Amino acid sequence: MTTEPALAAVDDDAAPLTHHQLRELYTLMAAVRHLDTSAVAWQRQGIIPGYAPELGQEAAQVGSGYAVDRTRDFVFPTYREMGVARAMGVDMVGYMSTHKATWHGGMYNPLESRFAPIQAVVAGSVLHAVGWAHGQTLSGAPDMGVAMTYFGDGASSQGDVHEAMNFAAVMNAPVIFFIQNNGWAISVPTDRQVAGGSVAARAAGYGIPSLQIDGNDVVAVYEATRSAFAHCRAGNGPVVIEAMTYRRGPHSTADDPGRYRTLEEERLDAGGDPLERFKQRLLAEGVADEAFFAAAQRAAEEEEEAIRAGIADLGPRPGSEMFSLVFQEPTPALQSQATAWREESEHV
Ligand SMILES: Cc1ncc(C[n+]2csc(CCOP(=O)(O)OP(=O)(O)O)c2C)c(N)n1
Ligand SMILES: [Mg+2]
Repeated sequence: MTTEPALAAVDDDAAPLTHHQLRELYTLMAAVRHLDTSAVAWQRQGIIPGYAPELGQEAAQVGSGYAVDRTRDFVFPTYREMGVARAMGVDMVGYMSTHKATWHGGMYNPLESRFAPIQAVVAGSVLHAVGWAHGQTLSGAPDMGVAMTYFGDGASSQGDVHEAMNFAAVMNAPVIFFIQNNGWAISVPTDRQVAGGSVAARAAGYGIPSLQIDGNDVVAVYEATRSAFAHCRAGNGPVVIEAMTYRRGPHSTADDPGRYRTLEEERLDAGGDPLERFKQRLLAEGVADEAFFAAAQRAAEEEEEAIRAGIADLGPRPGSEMFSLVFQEPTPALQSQATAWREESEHV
């Protein structure tokens, strides 16, 4: 017989979110919603070649990103975590430059922002996070940082995730496995690839405590993530959080969801919109009024205009830079490719 591992109760005295913080969460979600839907339009206008929207996942992303301590933690995202980046204060022109394919993994500074380069290899970020977290343990630093890795329901079927969870549990690594279960891995629904009922259920097999939460409730997401950070920071090892949400739009700007789900299914399965739901709660609790929501929308629009102008202004980087920063010490194969490229493009 096994018992479910429990999250250590180290966060009991954490204060509830203040009204100011609740309004800040809404402002962030509104900014993310507007930037996200605008980025799809940018792609249609030829400003960026491609984008992976996160429509409907704003609560999961902003709520979790808001719990990060940017002085010591480190986040390892996939290709869909624009909302986490925004909540963590990453420079958004730098972040969006990734989708313009301007330079290696975007032009923001990962070390300063504590947000690793965008990862398109499904489950790749999970391995990096566990490695970084184990490094924290080995460093013996008194103010240990915690890694948080994002991945999807689809990624959870990759062998890498299982190896990462096993290693993290054996090594007691301070890492949060944050799954956004958005119901889909491109055209494959969760029930056709996640065995065992849920991703969170798998954690028990590794002795890792898990939380399956309403990923469309920003406060629930924040509180769960904050508890997970406290658990890891106190030396109790990894935590799995599965935030249940829904991908309301296409997988990417290259995808047509009409090929595998109807609009009617989409509408019914998506449930309530996390942004509207949070707005109604703030109104009902007297935390914010209509003037506040209008101002948040105006701020989001101004922010998007500035980011769009910044992206449009980004010129190309020198082609030779594609060979730099690939390895600490370039391999002979890379050096010969760089030489061949220079001869062909610069006729030297
Ligand atoms: C190793 C690897 N295999 C396959 C792909 C192609 N691919 C890109 S996204 C994706 C689905 C991922 O689904 P999920 O993990 O649920 O994340 P979501 O896109 O829903 O956020 C696949 C199969 C890839 N990028 N990397
Ligand atoms: Mg998914």
